[in-house]
Amino acid sequence: MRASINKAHVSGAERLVDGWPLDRVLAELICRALSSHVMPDEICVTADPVDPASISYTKSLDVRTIDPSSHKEAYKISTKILRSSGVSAIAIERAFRLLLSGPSPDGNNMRGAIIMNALTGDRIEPDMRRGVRVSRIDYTGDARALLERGLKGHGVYHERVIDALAIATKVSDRDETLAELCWSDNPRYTTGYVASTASGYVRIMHMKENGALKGGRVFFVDYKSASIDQYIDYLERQPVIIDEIGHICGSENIRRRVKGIEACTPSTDAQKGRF
Ligand code: WAQ
Ligand code: MG
Repeated sequence: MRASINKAHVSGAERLVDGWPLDRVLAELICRALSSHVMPDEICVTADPVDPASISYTKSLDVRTIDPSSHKEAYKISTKILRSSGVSAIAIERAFRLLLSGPSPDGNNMRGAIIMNALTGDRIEPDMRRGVRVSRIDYTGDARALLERGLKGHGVYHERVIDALAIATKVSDRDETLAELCWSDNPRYTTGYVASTASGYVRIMHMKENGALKGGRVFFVDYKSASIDQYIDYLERQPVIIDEIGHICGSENIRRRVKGIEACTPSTDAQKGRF
């Protein structure tokens, strides 16, 4: 689904479903578009078939939440994680500047993501207005339910986390990806994330100022190893289903311990289905 106003991106979402719940899922996507922070003047829902034999299966990234004291500290923490994933200081600075100012050349939000050379900070996506849209990603029903329970149990549930974790997992599964940076274009949703295979999915609160209308995604790639066409084809077209959920931790500052939920342990201790 994609929704826009005056051709500018407002909201989008992707699902991958097995036949029967299609009517329910289509209705959900339209409701999502209608509950955007502004009323779109165009909603486009597309459904197309996927060959079951082409689906690959994966496990979601581990989830952590950091609650920094300020926007400035959020920037520092993000930089540290991105640097340790192999992204250069210049690329990080450029990525932040683009997402703060509106990443499309006209200063609007994009529908998709920026692909950035992690060394030079150059943009590589063929269409800088549209970006690259990660699609054909979803959870099995069991995995989705387990994730929802885990997030709620740790007091970090939001519908956006479910979608964003799916995208981040698909993106990080590719060798070309060193890391991802994201925050929402929704002015009221200020938690963003940095993700990579090494760091997992790190939710970072106060990533942007409350009320800021700009957001987006940057996929930092190792340009040398990237066949950009194959990379984009994977992101847009390869069907991927998450059938296993990684470890989930509560917020690292305001940990709301819930009865029966264990304290956060390193991801190596993660076991399927245990939070
Ligand atoms: N593929 C690539 N880029 C996308 C996609 C996609 N499927 N969906 C959105 N984008 C880009 C696009 O430029 C949007 O403007 C931008 O990302 C933000 O999209 O764990 O809700 O849907 O609490 O506003 C982060 C969740 C939420 C943090 C991110 O993004 C957390 C979010 P939004
Ligand atoms: Mg969205």
